[in-house]
Amino acid sequence: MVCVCFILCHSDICGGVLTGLSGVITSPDYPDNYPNNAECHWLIRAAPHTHIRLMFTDFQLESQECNFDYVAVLDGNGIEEQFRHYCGTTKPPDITSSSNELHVIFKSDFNIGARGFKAHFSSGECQDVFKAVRSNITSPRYPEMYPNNIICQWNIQLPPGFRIKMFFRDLELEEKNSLTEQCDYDYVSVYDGQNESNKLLGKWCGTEIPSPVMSSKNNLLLVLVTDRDTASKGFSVFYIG
Ligand SMILES: [Ca+2]
Ligand SMILES: [Ca+2]
Repeated sequence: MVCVCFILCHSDICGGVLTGLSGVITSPDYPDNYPNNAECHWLIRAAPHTHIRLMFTDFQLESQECNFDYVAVLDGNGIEEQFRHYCGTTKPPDITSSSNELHVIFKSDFNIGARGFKAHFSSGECQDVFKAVRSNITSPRYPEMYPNNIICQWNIQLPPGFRIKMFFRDLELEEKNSLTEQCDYDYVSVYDGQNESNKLLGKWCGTEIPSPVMSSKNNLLLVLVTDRDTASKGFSVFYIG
């Protein structure tokens, strides 16, 4: 790539090909303001026949008119309608790819920056959306050791009127931090709705099987977060609507 610079040249490295089960994407210099004239292309690639979920957790771009700075998300199958531009402070919705590839593009123009964005993705066995009235969910590679450094999300979305009861059949995660007595390393958590802004119903680690949890409505979110070392067998849960 040839870069022509007149006054200041930004050598920010951004973009790339991401193939992990989960990961994070941020604008250059995040959480400081992104540079002008930035252009980043990420290609997220999951295992064949699996999908990718992309969730923005922070989003602050220049203006509500997307012809200045924007984030664009292109589904891997190239369907034109799936190519959306996002800007300003309107956080993009959670996006699930229709194929095993998702392109994310960030562009800024010649002036006026902002904090930028942070998004995380999960793919393959690290994410799913369940619409069946009952099913099992297990951590990636269960009953083998789960990977380090992952954030996985599983959504259960049943028709209105349903509530969801979830039972833990097995739980083996890294133990609590002995200093804080909290699940600071690896944990599984459950939210009463579609995303983490909903009420937290529980957060667990170690090997003590939690009591069943019950949603108040027809959606439940199960999240697994692991840190950089020490893994274990993971979990197996069963839910019924
Ligand atoms: Ca700008
Ligand atoms: Ca760990």
